[in-house]
Amino acid sequence: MPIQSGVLVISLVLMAVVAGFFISAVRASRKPDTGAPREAVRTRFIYALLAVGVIVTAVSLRPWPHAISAANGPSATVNVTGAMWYWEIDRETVPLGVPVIFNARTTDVTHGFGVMDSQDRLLFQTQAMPGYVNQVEHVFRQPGVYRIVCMEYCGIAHHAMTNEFTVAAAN
Ligand SMILES: [Cu+2]
Repeated sequence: MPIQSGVLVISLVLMAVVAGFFISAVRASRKPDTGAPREAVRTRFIYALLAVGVIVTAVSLRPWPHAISAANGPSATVNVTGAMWYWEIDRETVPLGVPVIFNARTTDVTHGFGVMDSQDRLLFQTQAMPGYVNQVEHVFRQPGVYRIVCMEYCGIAHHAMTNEFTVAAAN
């Protein structure tokens, strides 16, 4: 299942759970309050919910921000530098099927380093910010020509700020 549909299904299920709580809360509010024992159950339930929330958040946020995992195994590094209004790239060919680490820099203003596949779908992006080197890692699964675009409006020729590189099997 593609990750987006997975996320959609999970979101819908969780929304249904939340809706269920609202419905039961509205129903409960119609009954007369029976007093202290209910209160204790409610308090325990809230703390349990809080604990589950903290655990789920901690576990699910572990892989972020994007870990640079290329330290073990073959990888490639590409340096890209944005400037008004072009992208400079230090290699024309990037290997297929291995982690490729892009170091995004800028010499002037903030640019958005975005990479599009041959069908003009955005694969990944990061900002190129003055004074920083932003890293983004990607494993290319399809050989071909990929296009670099600018994702952050940066002036009159922003739209023309493109470049290309080729992904091919490493020899
Ligand atoms: Cu730009």
